[in-house]
Amino acid sequence: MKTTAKKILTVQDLSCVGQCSLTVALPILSAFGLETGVLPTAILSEHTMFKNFTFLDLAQNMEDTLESWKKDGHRFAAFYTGYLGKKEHFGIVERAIGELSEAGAPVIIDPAFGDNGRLYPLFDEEYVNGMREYVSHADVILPNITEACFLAGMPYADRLDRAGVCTLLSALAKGGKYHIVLTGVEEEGKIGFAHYDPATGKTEFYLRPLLDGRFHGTGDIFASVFTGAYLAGKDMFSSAKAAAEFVALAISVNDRTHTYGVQFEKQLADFASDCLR
Ligand code: PXL
Repeated sequence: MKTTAKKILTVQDLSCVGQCSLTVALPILSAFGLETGVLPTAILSEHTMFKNFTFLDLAQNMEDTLESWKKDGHRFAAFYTGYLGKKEHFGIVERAIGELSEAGAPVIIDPAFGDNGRLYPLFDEEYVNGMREYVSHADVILPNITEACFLAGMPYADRLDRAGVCTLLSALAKGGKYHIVLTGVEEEGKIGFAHYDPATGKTEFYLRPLLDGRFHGTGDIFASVFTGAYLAGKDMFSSAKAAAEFVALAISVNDRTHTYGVQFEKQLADFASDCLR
């Protein structure tokens, strides 16, 4: 297997049950041959769709870790951030990116704060405002439609036609110079993404047949595969296409009794090595 031999940093929570965030990102990034440093933002008993989740904030540990890494001279060739958890985390991660970056290291941000028109528990307007400022320096953001609407300050629309998607992307594009990979775009039995390129101002769609079932953590699988494929040298659109295909593959082989995430492990090794070939 060709490896990318890059050391990257991912910043997100550790949900100890529920197959999302770090428990998804780490195996996927490893399968893509990446050495992945981790800056955990919080430890949760399970993700926040479970009723009784606990949340241990790691902001102080993030600060201490950043100081240690600066002293020990660690640097990263890319940054991929997902669910953070508290508005206090934005500034710490911004400093980590500013102080630990190799030249030209891309910043990939999955805003990971809502779905189906609603914010996840724990989040409020202030968090969204913090996220809007935080993503403004990204190279690429990977919002779903809910997150894109909140970030763009537009009302949530359940179903958007292509013109509606383009309007949403134009509004969101005003917030920075980032590429946008908008996930969860649906059209007549199909689902996929829209990629907005800030250099051309153009949007390209990729839609594939919609599969039955809604699963938690698919956004994290998407963002992790996107990151792996992009750092392996694919362009943004091809990386997002690989991510969409892998999410569909993982859903298609998922055991139907497994509902709190998707069993992405079954196909991961073969898929990643095909991508790296
Ligand atoms: O998959 C996104 C995610 C990550 N981390 C936590 C979550 C969620 C979505 O609900 O609750 C803790």
